[in-house]
Amino acid sequence: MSHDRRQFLFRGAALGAAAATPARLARAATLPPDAPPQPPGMPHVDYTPVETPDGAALPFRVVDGVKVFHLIAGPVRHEFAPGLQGNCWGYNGRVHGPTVEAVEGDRVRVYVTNKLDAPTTVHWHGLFVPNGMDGVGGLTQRPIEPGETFRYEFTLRQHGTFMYHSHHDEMVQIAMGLIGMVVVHPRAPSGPRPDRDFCYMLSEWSVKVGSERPDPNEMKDFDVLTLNGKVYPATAPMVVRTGQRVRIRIGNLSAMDHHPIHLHGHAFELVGTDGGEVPPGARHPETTVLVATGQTRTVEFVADNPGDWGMHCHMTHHVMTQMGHDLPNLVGVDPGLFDRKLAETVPTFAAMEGGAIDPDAPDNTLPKNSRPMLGGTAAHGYVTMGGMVAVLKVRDGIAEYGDPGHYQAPPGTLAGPATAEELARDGIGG
Ligand SMILES: [Cu+2]
Repeated sequence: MSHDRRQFLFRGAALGAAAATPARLARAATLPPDAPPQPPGMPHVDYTPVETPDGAALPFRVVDGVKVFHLIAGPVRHEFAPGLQGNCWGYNGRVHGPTVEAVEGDRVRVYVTNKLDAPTTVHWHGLFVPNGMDGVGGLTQRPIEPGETFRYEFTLRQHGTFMYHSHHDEMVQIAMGLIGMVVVHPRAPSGPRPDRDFCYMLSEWSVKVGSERPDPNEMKDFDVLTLNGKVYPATAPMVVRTGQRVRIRIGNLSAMDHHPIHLHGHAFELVGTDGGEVPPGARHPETTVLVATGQTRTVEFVADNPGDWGMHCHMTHHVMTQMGHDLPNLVGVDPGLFDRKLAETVPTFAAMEGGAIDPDAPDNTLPKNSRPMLGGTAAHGYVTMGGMVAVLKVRDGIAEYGDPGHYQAPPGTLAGPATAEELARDGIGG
């Protein structure tokens, strides 16, 4: 299939979319409920700061020994990828909210200002907080009305990977983007320190082609599947040096779906959940970790295999963007007939088939506010994945972590056409 043909079919499909418009593993809290906060001045605790690809850390200041944060809930104009924008809700101008990062034992105070037109709350998912700080609208507090600022304050008695999210009108507010990650580093780490520490929030949206407002009413047919609010190829790569110990924290606050996240080229161990650390004796190797909605999963591995390795949800419809699910089955259809019919209907397709449109030029055949279903161009052509995909780029001897470009496979290590000599040698018939 030619490059042009593939491009054409992808665009055709996009047009179709437009037309179809273990409890026992949990480690107990290491600090008692009444443990005093760290003393004023916050003694230095050395840790590897967490990186949120395409995201940010929430800044804080220390006031009398308390880490003070400020979250501002409000409307956010968010770019899922070039060409695809959403009128979402988020915190501090971001989708998703910035990552709250602290250390076990820290006293934290989080002010939450509501700049939405609707009441909201913030729930601290997985954290052991006093009941009145749990952020469940109606149950543990009254909602934060538009214009109000509430104070949440508690001592972090655990370490691990947690989340925060609205717990008021959840169906709407989580679907609109009011979610973020919480990373708490251990005060006294028990295992080897990671060289790199990444965190991702998994989310799913319904942004029908041509619309800009995510639809919270959608229950099944989500069409924008994101890692930290982005779809591939707009997701930033994780760039690591060969030999580094890498930790990846993954949280899932999708409305309705679980995501089996698969990493290529490596095996990892599950070292933690939002319930706590997995004891070393209970860890086992995996290449896919299922992150159910409402869960976090933390995995670790040594990046010992140079290359460009995909990390993606293994649900095949979650590695596409704005895919149409109401299409007839086109497998086996003569694409020539299909193309001719399409060209009769859509003049720009006829122009493209006639060579008047460069298939690599910015796509002017796509409907307003939409993305091609599938990814982008990489070292060896078109990547037939979009959506919930990021690339782990492992490189020897690098000193900094900017995007190193595409991996160049060493001679003899790249799949390619078999030669006649090879086929004859190994007795492979034509
Ligand atoms: Cu998925």
